Amino acid sequence: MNAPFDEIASAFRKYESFCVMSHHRPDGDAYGSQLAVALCLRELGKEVVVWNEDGLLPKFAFLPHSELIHAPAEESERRSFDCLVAVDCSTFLRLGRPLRKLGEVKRTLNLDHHHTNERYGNVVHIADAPATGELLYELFAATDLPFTRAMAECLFVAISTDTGSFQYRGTSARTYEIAADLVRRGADVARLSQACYDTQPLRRTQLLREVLNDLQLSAGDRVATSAVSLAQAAALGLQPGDTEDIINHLRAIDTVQVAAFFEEMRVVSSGQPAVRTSLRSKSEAYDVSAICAQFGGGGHRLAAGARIGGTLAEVRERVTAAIHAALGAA
Ligand SMILES: [Mn+2]
Repeated sequence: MNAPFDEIASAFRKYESFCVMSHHRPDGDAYGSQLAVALCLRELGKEVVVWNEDGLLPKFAFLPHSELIHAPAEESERRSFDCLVAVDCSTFLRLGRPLRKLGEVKRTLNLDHHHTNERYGNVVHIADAPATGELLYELFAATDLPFTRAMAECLFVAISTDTGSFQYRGTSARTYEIAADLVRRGADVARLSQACYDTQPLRRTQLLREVLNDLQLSAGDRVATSAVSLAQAAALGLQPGDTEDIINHLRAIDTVQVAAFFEEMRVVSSGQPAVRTSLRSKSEAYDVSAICAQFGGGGHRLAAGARIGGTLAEVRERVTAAIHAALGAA
């Protein structure tokens, strides 16, 4: 059961202090949703803190009031809030390291669109929508909550980025209606789209060169994989977020049904090597969230991921085998 919008709106009005969080490795939907909620709460005169494990990635500095986003200082005390608002985050633990700085909260709101959401929290609304930004639009439009131009710009970026610029499956007539209304409310399409899609640092293009050099095709060219090692990442000077969407270049190959991208992760205190794995499918017939679930991950049918223990070569081999099995079974 989803909490009705009235219940969410009254929580926004009732409580005084809020912490707005989303998943680590944030994307446009995570940041855009965080900021839209935070700006709404500020309009209501609330005390609002916006935390993300990765702080503000420079790529998203163009978002209105992006300066609100930060990672809590390592040395700071735990901080209590009336309300935690988690947006676009399927599991509580994906909120990441800022949880260590979170003290008591009276209420946790969980607003998301991942069908794998574990429904943590007291007020839960998991929308069947291509972006959390779409759920927030419906909330702001259906209630008497403030809805400013800056909020419209944040929601436009949230929805645009999570729908691949209004192209992915799941983009509905409603999505376009919402986008039209966001433009009416002042979202600058050209400025926001250029910032999202036509602006990147040189190292991103250099990363793409390496990724394409490593491209491997299998299963009759239906599976494409590529990997980036820590050594490559260091040589290129990669920053968090630089590998985002690189996988789309693998998926774009006409014969490919499933694409996989592997990133070696820094060895943490456990001493175990691990690999961040992203999968993309072109067809509902191949549910990559099910493949990722075999490795303790999750996501959507056409876009999913997992952090998997093992070396880059091992994980690449195991996941590729799992993809081949899924293709064979379909
Ligand atoms: Mn999302």
